[in-house]
Amino acid sequence: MPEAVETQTMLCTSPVLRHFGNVSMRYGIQNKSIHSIKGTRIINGNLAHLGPKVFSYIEESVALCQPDQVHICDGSATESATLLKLMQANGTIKLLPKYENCWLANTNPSDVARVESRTFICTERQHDVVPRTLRGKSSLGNWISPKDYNNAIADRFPGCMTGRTMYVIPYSMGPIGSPLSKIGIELTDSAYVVYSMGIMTRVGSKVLELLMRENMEFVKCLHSVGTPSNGIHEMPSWPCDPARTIILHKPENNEIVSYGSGYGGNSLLGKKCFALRIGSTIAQKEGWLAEHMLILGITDRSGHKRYIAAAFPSACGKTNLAMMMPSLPGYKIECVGDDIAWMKFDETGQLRAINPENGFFGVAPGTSNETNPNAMATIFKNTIFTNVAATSDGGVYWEGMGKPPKDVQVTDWLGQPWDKVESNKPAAHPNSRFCSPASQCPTIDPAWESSAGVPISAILLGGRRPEGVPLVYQANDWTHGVFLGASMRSEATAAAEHSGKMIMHDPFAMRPFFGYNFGHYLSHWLSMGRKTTPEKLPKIFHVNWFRKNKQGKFLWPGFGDNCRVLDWVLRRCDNEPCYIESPIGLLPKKNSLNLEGLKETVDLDELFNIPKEFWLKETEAIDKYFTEQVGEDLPEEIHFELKHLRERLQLL
Ligand code: OXD
Ligand code: MN
Repeated sequence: MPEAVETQTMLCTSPVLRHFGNVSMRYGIQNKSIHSIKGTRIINGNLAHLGPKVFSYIEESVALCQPDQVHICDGSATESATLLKLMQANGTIKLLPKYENCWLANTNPSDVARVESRTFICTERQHDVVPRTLRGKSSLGNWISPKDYNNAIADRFPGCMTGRTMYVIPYSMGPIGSPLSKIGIELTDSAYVVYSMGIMTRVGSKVLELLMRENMEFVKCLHSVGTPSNGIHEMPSWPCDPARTIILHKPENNEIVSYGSGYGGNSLLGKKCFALRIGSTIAQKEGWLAEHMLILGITDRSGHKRYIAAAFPSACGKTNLAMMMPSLPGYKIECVGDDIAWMKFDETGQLRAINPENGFFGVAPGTSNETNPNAMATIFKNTIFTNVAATSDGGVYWEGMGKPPKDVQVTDWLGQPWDKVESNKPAAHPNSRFCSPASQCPTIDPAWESSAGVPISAILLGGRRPEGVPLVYQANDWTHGVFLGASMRSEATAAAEHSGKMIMHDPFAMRPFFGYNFGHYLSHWLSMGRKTTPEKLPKIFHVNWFRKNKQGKFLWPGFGDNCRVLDWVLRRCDNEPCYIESPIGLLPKKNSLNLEGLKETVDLDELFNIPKEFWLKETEAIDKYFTEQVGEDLPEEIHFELKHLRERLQLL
């Protein structure tokens, strides 16, 4: 197209255009085509459709990363097919012929999880990220100075995309155009990231149109899988640079920069990096909440539907709860989201939530027809599996999936033959994943893409607590609820670098995801409680499906029976007096939990017992945590909640 070439030449060489930065002039040529940027060829898409801010961002990043070519993603089926072919040719993915359009990726074994120790937030003042404590340094908030931030980029990014394609992914977190949604542009050199972002977010030309039309702000996300300093990729099918991996966030500029890892939690920048870390900082400024919460819709026997949001640390069964098949007859549970909620009070004072994601990036091990039949019905089409085991009949396998079919050989995630009896290591990596479109879930909620969001009646907080913590209790009020969130603890998970059986503090299940000072986050939550009337505030509950008896057996069956707990929660939302007071909060009154048709007998006394010794120790642990980790930034209200809890426990 001669005209296009002309336009491009003019843009790249005209000193006038360069001098003015050329917003309006570039706008003026928006219906023409631009086929190169900084001398780099655009192999898909048209830069003239991007708007000036996106244009400059790409221009700067091309100059820094020096890719061989640029591909602007349109989110089309043709584009997906091209990416799949490319990844197959590079050995990054293999077809799983047993299913429909399913693929298996195996990562470099050194690139299998989020790298929390290399994840940083950059601000001028450290205190905006890290709470100030008297003793030692708080480990809440990993701060990096602007100087070190710049140096980290300068050490890694110049020329990092040479020989590669830079993909430009325009994406929306949340339904495109919803007032609750936000837009991101991810620049990456990984086709795996592009394909996965196409599942996890809403990608494509519609987003660009919106950006251009409304001249909207967007979150800048730069990602490269990197190259080790010796230039050698151990595993060419999964390039990465684990020794220099770094994930940086700069809230002031709405900017994310990630280097060295292709693993989803570090590379699909819309998810934890944007929707939670940067999201929480935007939410604080704008007066809403960006939380690590699932959202589900529950319809009771009378047809009354409500929505609940729930925060659990990784590996507590969030996806299972979000997709639960209720065991109580007449109840229906529908899924809005399984990981992240963005919530805002509307003009009537009702808290409303959207799921900013478009897919599920779920942990595969433990997912089965028994634990989560709806996930099983979701994930065997249009899915990319990562680090699960493969079967000789073209399928996948993982621990807790049930038995592999007879006469089928299993190859573990490292590519070695695997045998259930003889191999003494897992077939699938404990943090192996499926990445599937949310729309495929048989119980996806009809309102899951509602642009106004769904009204939230209750907020659940929880953890994996083998001891001392009852099945459910209600916070006395919003402030007490915020205290419960601040005091959340859980057995450690496989999603992070370290795993083990320690009871870790994980306030609001956000410990790895705070974008700013946790003490200020608590103040923000407290201020949210003043945004509406007490009657309109969602009620807050703490749940624990994982309490065990002395013999180490779970006291509660969990899964579909958790709906019995949700039923009690809803009745409390209706102000039914089905509770008794206790030192830790409101417990179900005797016989108020609906146990109709429960298949096993449950020792309710043990399940709801509040051992004084245990709770006194718990308050000590919370106190120590608050002192050592939050220090002077702990809001006074939270301090008082702890004091009052201790006083109430003395009465036991
Ligand atoms: C996740 C996590 O991957 O919480 O969702 O770690
Ligand atoms: Mn999560």
